[in-house]
Amino acid sequence: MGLFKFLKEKFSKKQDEETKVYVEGMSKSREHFANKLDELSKRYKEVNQEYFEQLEEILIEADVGVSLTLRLIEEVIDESKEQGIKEPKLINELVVDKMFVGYAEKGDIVNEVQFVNEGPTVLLVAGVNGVGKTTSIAKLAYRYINQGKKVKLCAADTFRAGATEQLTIWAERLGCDIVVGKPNSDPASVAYDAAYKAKRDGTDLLIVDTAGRLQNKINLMNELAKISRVISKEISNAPHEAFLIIDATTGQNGVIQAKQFLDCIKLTGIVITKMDGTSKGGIILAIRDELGVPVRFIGLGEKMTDLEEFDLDKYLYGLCLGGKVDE
Ligand SMILES: Nc1nc2c(ncn2[C@@H]2O[C@H](COP(=O)(O)OP(=O)(O)O)[C@@H](O)[C@H]2O)c(=O)[nH]1
Ligand SMILES: [Mg+2]
Repeated sequence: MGLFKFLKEKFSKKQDEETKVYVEGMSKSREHFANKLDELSKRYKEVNQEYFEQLEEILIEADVGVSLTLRLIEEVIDESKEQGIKEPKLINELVVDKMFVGYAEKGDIVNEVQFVNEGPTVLLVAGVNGVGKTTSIAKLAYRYINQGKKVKLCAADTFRAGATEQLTIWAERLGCDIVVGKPNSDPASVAYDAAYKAKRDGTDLLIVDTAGRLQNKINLMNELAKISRVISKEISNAPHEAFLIIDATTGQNGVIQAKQFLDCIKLTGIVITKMDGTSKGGIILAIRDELGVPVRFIGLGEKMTDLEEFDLDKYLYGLCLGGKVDE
């Protein structure tokens, strides 16, 4: 059984609760992707060169990325020839199958922050301004507080006016500790202070918010490296996790940003925000393909609760099938 049918069966019976957030959150992406695939398949009796060209266009418009798109199309053409498949609907299903395999074969997918056995686990959070770093930190803090973890936040974005205040408001709402520095103080000194206090206080998870200036890559690189270095002086092997936050609405620009950050720090995961407001849902596939870094969580709104573990099945279901299961 192909993946397409598998997902349809897997989720059509127990749809609602399990897939609801993906189905609702990805409605814009689905409109631009699944509906277009559907329309395309209805215009042709049999696939031909022109069909594949149009398919290619749909994938690129969904921000699947050029290189992955070309590869997917090539694989689908090969397989359709080999197996004598000419029916447009089956070809489209083959595309979704290939998307799944392409993602999954890049390695295991873990979602939750991986806690160390002893001492505080440190999660560094990076990303350019406005992508949703601070909001995602609040969402992650909320998640782990609910799992019974002792969470501390560190406001190491001392550069942007208001950044510390914003994180402080979240900390108050969440009822968790926060370590802040003076305006324009050295982010690394705030991070050091936070690492020291996390160790002293028996914190389980220290989440470090960083500044997101990307105008000067060297500065950014130095700053992130310095933050990591000072933290590791207090807590061995820290930061244990480094998440890059990417705004899904920026499409391929997000992939370019991610490549720059990857040059600066060893990323262990990506959080894609604003999936609820974008039609560019294919970005998740492009990121995985071009960077290899797994998407750990996705943001589907502005509230503390609007964070979901990334689930490949549900994601593809939301992108391709959700809401159309009765067809
Ligand atoms: N719709 C939506 N908005 C989000 C999401 N995540 C963050 N935002 C909004 O994006 C804006 C910038 O977020 P912020 O956390 O301040 O970004 P930062 O500059 O990277 O720290 C705020 O208005 C957030 O409410 C999301 O998943 N969905
Ligand atoms: Mg911020």
